Amino acid sequence: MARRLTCPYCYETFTGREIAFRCNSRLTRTQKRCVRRRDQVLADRMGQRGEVGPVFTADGRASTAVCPDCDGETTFRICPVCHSTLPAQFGMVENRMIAMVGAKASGKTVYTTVLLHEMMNRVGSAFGASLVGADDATMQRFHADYHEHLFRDGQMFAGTRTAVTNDNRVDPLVFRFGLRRRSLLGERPQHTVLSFFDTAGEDFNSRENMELNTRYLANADGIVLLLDPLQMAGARPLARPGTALPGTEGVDTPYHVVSRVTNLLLAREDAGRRARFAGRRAAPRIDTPVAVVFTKLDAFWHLLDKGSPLRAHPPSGDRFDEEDSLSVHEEVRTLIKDWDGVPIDRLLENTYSRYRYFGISALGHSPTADARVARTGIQPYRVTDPLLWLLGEYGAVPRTGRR
Ligand SMILES: Nc1nc2c(ncn2[C@@H]2O[C@H](COP(=O)(O)OP(=O)(O)OP(=O)(O)O)[C@@H](O)[C@H]2O)c(=O)[nH]1
Ligand SMILES: [Mg+2]
Ligand SMILES: [Zn+2]
Ligand SMILES: [Zn+2]
Repeated sequence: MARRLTCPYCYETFTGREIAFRCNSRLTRTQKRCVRRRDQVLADRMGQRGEVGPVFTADGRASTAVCPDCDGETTFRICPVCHSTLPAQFGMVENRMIAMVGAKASGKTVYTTVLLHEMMNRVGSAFGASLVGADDATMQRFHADYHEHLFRDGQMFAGTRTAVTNDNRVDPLVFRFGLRRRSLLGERPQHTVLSFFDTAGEDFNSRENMELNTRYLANADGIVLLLDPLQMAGARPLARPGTALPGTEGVDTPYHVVSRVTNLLLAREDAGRRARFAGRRAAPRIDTPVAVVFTKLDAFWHLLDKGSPLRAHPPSGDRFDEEDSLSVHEEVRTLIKDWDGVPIDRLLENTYSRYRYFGISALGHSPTADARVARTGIQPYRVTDPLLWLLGEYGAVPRTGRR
């Protein structure tokens, strides 16, 4: 069976051969030109209503095809399901879908923004890595709606729009992650397409809303599960005085969020397993790697021992430090016992074959009472650990230390 590829924009799957093409609508040598029109599929599925060249099918494993109407050659390869233009070399380079999930106000949008900022700047340069938007829409949206809003204007975000009011879709941000890898043949760049989707918290609060996200979650290669200790009954009273506590009305506890995500993934695994081994039943395990990230750690630093790995920045260098990451993992496990997190730990341990705990602070400080970045500025803390761990799991960044 041909390997199935996943579209980084709609998360539907298809084979390389099924990739379609879009005519570039230029005047050709035979003096023909295809007319640009609205593409109804692109409008319905992606909300893009501009005029574009017509779609045609050809063997999508090739990087170019000739339009049957105008004889022009095109390099625009598109997703056969949503008609989005696929990133350069799609199907030839690794493609990793990363889902960012968590309850309302757990910090997903702030985290996504700071994480990508750090990958593009400080950490990116330490790793010799680059991260660039794979398409114009991603570049514009990331710049205007995320980056400038937080880093230039110093403002917190309004709640992310639920998929229900967005024609039942989420709009992922798609990036190309490049890393120079040394090999026997010298240095060569290695590219990975990364697709991030930042969900609205309420889409995880009810079963119906969550179903919208099923395809995105089930087809993700990695899940970043954000849990806010300030939403845990055992941790709220421990937060540093003055920390803005999120409301709890109508917001799921972190344990409920973990359970919902788990049930959804298990339903998928179970269906696949039944198809593969009819009759035999084994306790299902989820093998999607899950980074379980506790956010807003700045509210808890005052409680940690001086020697805690959660008080230090990760060691610098051009590799993901496995040993440091494992000591953070154990430290978080100890911490969440005090936060009533034992059921979370048990659930993860029993159902996931690959999960790791992380503790981060995207801002480094509680924001001000009027929802602005504190006067000290944004001081990110351990934000790239979860992504680097996932990339390490895929073999896309080198690691160091014991495994
Ligand atoms: N103390 C502290 N507070 C944070 C941090 N990051 C986010 N917050 C607070 O959490 C609030 C919610 O953050 P968002 O990133 O908008 O949350 P979200 O998960 O995207 O929320 P929805 O889009 O509604 O699901 C922010 O407005 C801040 O008040 C952090 O690193 N430290
Ligand atoms: Mg949000
Ligand atoms: Zn044409
Ligand atoms: Zn698609």
